[in-house]
Amino acid sequence: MADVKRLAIAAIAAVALGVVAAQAHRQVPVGPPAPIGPLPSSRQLQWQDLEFYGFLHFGINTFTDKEWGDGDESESLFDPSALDARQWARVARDAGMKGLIITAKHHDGFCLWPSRLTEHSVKRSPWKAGHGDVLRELATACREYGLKLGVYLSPWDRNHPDYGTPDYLAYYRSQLRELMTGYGPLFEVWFDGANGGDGFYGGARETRRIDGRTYYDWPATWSLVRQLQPGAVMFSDAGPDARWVGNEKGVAFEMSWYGLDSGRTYPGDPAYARDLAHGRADGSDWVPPEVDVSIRPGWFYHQAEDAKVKTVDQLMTIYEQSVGRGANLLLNVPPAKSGLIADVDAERLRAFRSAVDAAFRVDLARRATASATSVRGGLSAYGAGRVNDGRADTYWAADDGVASASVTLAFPKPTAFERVVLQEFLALGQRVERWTVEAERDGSWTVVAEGTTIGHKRIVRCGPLTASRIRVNILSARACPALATVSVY
Ligand code: FUL
Repeated sequence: MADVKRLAIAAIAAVALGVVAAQAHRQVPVGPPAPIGPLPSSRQLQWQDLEFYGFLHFGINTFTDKEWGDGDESESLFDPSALDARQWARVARDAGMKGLIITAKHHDGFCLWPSRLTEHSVKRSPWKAGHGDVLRELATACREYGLKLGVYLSPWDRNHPDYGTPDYLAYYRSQLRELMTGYGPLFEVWFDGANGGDGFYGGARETRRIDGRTYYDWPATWSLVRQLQPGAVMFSDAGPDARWVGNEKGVAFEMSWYGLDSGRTYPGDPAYARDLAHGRADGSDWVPPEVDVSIRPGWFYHQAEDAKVKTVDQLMTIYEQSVGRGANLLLNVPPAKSGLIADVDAERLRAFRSAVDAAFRVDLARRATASATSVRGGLSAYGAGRVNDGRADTYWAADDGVASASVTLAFPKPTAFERVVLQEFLALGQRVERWTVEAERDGSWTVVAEGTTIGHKRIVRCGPLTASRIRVNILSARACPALATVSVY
């Protein structure tokens, strides 16, 4: 009996040892995947999470019914009867926007804040008897409504006598300094690429051309902004932090890499259109695209366009073709002469928000069970379940050297849906080069969507359809895939 007992104990010990050995084997430390460059800064990651914010084109043009003022407009024209920045902020917040960027100065040179550097500003206008400051009111309203604030300061200034000479650059940078230091933290600074041409220029009324590559000495301006507003993302055609998508139609591209060789270009460089659209997988810097588009045909308010405010369907398409293609959406909503956003725009935005909320109300993936063909080190920390845990800071990752892998979501019962949302874990770089989504219906699998890049977010419209399982196949990647999210709506 004693021998049997000893044998039994030995057997149990052997099994236990085996288990320990197996566990030891599994616990060979496997760190997170190595990042693959270019990589985002934390400033850029936070900015990409914002996804959607508003543009306010407001100024002299609002009162002259123009898109581009010449620079000779009298300050007395600026006279909004009921300006209320809190209404702007309320409309923006109710639309789901996370911030507002305002044209502090457009090409006409008129300043919405009482700049100490020029008389061509609100301080010479009848509004609030010259004591008003639109930037101050907006900054206060944004704080109240939990929105971030950004500024647009047109490099081209058709009012200033020095435009085109080095003296103007000193003026431009001093204005930036006023904006960077006077209104609290800014989330974005917007540098327009439209530059040079005819204008008033302090009475000279002539055509002034500048060399976009050299005139502005952008690196010096960018370092000033970085120093004064370290949290702000700088936008221009060429970055340094975010790039123009190359059109004003509200469309980002299906293949959208965040990499860009930004040292090679400058704001307004006409030769750069292709790279702005698609980026470069192996570009030297992380410069994700921002889609700027107006809710109306023009950027400034024109009463004649009241009937041309984009429809909810158009706005939804824009949303899916910008945010849904990994870009940020900057949607312009111009206040009218009264100083209020017109009812028609405000109403349209509310309806758009309801449509977005309805489309993305319940994430059906949360109910599904996830499995994957490869899990990094076999560790649950990188397990398939990380794609549908409702968290953006966890991710499923495949083993090193595995560039094609699949994650499957099994629903508890056949489930009807319209959209699948994919997100990469961006801190590790943009990795996925090609993917498909398959749906299992009545026991057979069919491809319902396919694409190239994923990035911050990819909204895939593949329904309506009903499936018992879906499978996301990463067909190729620059390094083992790392997906933060697979959602189903
Ligand atoms: C362009 C400008 O010329 C337009 O007036 C507008 O401000 C748009 C956002 O950028 O380059």
